[in-house]
Amino acid sequence: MTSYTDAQIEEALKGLPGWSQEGEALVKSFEFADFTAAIAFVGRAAGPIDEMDHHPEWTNVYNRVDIRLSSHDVGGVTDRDVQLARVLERVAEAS
Ligand code: H2B
Repeated sequence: MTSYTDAQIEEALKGLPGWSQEGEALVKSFEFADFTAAIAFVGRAAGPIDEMDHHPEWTNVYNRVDIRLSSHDVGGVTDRDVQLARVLERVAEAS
């Protein structure tokens, strides 16, 4: 799978509120009510992530989960990252 161009990324980001491009990746910082809610989000996202066999880089500090999506095999943003961002949005909305 080939990497998205900057123009393709810009187009995809229109449907992904809060997400932005940072180098070779899509990034977003999710904020939750507290630490437990942040970890619950991570737990709920684990199943869909594994089903997609495409994994985020993420860090947690208290009620925040900072996410970075990039396709390591091609060193850029692909359709898999955009699909994963959409899945994470749905999981976060249900949180
Ligand atoms: N996740 C991400 N973000 N990039 C990859 O290239 C990737 C992955 N590769 N998850 C997958 C797993 C690969 O290692 C397996 C073998 O399909």
